[in-house]
Amino acid sequence: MQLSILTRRTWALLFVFIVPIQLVLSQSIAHPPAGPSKMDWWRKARLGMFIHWGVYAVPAGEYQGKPVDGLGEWIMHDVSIPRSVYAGYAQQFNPVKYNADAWVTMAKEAGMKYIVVTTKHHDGFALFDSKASDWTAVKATPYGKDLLKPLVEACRKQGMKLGFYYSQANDWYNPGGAAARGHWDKTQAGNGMDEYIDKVAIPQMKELLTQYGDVVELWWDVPTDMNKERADKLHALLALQPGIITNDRLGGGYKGDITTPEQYIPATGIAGRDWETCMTMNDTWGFKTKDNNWKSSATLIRNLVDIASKGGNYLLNVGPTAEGEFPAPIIERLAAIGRWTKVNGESVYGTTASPFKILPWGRATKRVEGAATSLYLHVFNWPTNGQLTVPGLKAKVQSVRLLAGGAKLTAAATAEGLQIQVPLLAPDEVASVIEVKIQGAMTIEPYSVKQEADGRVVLGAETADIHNQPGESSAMTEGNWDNRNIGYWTSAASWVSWKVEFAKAGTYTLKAVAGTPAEASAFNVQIGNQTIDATVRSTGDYNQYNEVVLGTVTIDKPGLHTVTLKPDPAGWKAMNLRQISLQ
Ligand code: FHN
Repeated sequence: MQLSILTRRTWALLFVFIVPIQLVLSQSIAHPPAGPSKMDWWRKARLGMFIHWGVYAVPAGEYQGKPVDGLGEWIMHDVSIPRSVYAGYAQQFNPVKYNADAWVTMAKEAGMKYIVVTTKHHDGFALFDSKASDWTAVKATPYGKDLLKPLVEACRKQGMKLGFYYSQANDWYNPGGAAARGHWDKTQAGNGMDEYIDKVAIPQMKELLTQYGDVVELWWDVPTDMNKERADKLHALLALQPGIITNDRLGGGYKGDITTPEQYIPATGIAGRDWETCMTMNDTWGFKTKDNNWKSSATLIRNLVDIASKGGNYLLNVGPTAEGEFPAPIIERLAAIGRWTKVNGESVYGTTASPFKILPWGRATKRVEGAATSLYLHVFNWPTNGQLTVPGLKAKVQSVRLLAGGAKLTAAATAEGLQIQVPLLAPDEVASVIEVKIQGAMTIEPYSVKQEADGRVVLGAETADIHNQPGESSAMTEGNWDNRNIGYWTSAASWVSWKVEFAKAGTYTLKAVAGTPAEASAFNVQIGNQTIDATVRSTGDYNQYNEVVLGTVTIDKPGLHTVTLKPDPAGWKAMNLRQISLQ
């Protein structure tokens, strides 16, 4: 559970947008609804660019000479900057180095198939020319020109699809707009939200949907004070762009076409919904000079693969500077993603979710064409012994090849699954892709954890079967691809289990790696008819882990055993579990 690392605001948003979504998660990978639709191009796209750009790039995370915590684009709200003072930043917003063509080229070279740009964020500043407000790039900045138009033109020229983010409710500048924690400057109130909707949001939406050509996606955001009546009026405007795709953040009960997990990848995808994880490359959406907490290119590429393997899209953010440039770390990361997608793109674009519940070395996607299936195996942890086992896969294999270089590989059916002979060195340190072409049906047998050569049995979050009560939102896997844990485990009725193939009988020491801010959390581990009652004492935080010895168990004979871990209702407190192990 990541409560401690989330800001209060993010956590509140998480409740609005994300927690209800998680109610529908199941353990197997979720698939979107089938059938031809306006979603076709979007489902194939897999990777898009989010652009957060506006006046907030001027303060860039600093106010009155002091750094301000939190998201760059929230600075006006977070330190209650009066409108008149914030307007001064617009006077310094002069993006003379803005080159929309170069931005689109960078997105294209990275392998991104669409762009979503903040036409107006919560500070109310419009990048576009608007008759409904003077708070725009044209009228409030020395630059004096529409900043959206060049991007629209560059996208059209380069064949890039373009969607618009529009903050429909939060507007801290135009009178009457909402503010998540209420207004801090009496000039914000205007004549209330209804007038704001009628005089600013609706006319601006009309401008956006009629004056800039095709708009592929409408990205609403944060529906503060958005009731049904207000949302109805905004929703009706979508008819101006037939085929437009909308997200789930309008409010007023509208679900939109896509669900938008923010800053995280759902453990198993989202059942019955198209979804798009939006994510920052560092910790902010809008540019902040001092935010250097960049995710590595490897993490971003593996995130893309992870998302594709669960049937979703990755909308990866860039926050340009006030001069109109992408910061260098962003350019480097886009280039690295591009190097990977150039070689391996076919393993994500137009593919569908993995048929495997668990792959201990990475992820998979698939493409079905008639009776033929291409399975794309994304190997994060390349085997050191020249053998890659695809656990439980039984199929008629036609060919196996590496996408990098195209070398053909040999493969054989074994009791464990398909065994592929691979080179000793990984073709790609981040994610090497192997295409397995299959003719006809394939079956995948349930996964069991194997005992390691040194006798250890490691039962991690990734290989666990998670059992929640029907309709209950509780235990789930979370974290990055290489650092997963079971979290959000708030219900004592939720439990986890693993199927384990023991090679050796014997007595094993049982250990857990867990964390909890509670004084203690009690649970038991069962193997056969043995039950170990155990307690994990406070580690101070969910994400602070200790290794704890729980006791010993005896495995009387080799073979398949089930290990279960169940909360003790009398002493259970929410706990994060990284792994249990037997040695
Ligand atoms: O408050 C915004 C935030 O600034 C950013 O725009 C993100 C992107 O999804 N949306 C909101 C938080 O959910």
